[in-house]
Amino acid sequence: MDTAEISKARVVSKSHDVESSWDDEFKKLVQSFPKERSWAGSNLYFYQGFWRPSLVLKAFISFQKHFQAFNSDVIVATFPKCGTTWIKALTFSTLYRNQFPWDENPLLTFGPHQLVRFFEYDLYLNNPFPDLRNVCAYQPRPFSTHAPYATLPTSIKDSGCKIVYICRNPMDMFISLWLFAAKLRDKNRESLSLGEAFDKFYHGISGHGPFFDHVLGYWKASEENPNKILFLNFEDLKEDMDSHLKIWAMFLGVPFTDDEEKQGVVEKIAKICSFENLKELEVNKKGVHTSGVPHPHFFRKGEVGDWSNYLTPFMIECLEKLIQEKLNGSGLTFKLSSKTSNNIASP
Ligand code: PAP
Repeated sequence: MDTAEISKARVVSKSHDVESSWDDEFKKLVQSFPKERSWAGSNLYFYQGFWRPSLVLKAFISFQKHFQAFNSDVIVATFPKCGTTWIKALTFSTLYRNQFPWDENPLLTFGPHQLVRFFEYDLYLNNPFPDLRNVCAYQPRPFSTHAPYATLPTSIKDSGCKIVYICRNPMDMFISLWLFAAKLRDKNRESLSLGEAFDKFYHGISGHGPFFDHVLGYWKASEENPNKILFLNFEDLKEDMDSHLKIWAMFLGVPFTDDEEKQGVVEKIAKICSFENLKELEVNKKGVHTSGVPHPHFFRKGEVGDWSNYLTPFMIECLEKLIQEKLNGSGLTFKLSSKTSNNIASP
């Protein structure tokens, strides 16, 4: 199959143009939503319990209203900066590994975001009724979203489609988002200071936040329905990719065969999707995603524990307390560094 067919993504819009393009009816609806400034300087609107970036508010509503899931669909769900790019690459390479010759993996010519496309940042961004029949050259259809579990379209929740969710410790996620937002901010606007961003994050204000509500929504849903939702952690993947990939492939209904394991297919997938490999690919060094984000912005360090280079002792103390309070009784644990002693578990 011609890989050029895989993605027909175009660069469509920038957040600052979006609100002026809203029709009067939508503007009126949005007037009733609480509003805040996003970290990159555009607006966030509080809708159905979460802060939605203005860029994707309308697209999200179209997606929620109109998307019809197939039982076979695979959906990658994440909170921003928790490993979206990585699990798109891993899901794609695992699902379709027998549908292309190994040295022609489309990841070598297309970015992960072009292969597993966002509902709200891409497919529905400028079209309330996108044609999703040929969204990907391969079957089953892969999609991705930052939408919280509670607000997913009913057809996703009620159908047999599978959801893979990746979570990351909030300290690394916070730093990753802060640095990312600074890159996206208009050049003539001053970047948000670390303290200002921290204050917003602490109060749950960031695109698709509150972070803890997002994570716990998927965590609880995965506990209730483990055959439908696979809940992964960024830090666990860093520590032991191979055993997680095997669980992942099994969950997706494409388990690795003994032969594949002997041939090192699991390790090959891990390697092609590694930060070091993806970051150096020409396709990820240039170009702009449909949402307006330059592809290189999705690759920074990809490490666990980088927060310790940025957060003040006061911020660390506040976040540790917040994590304990939010995870209380949930059974969820965050690994804050690659050393296992530095973990925060729920009591
Ligand atoms: P998104 O949610 O906006 O799509 P997402 O991919 O989750 O972005 O976030 C990018 C983060 O994942 C970056 O983290 P950092 O700022 O702490 O470095 C990026 O470096 C990291 N990342 C991207 N690709 C990989 C990968 N293959 N392995 C590990 N981390 C990765």
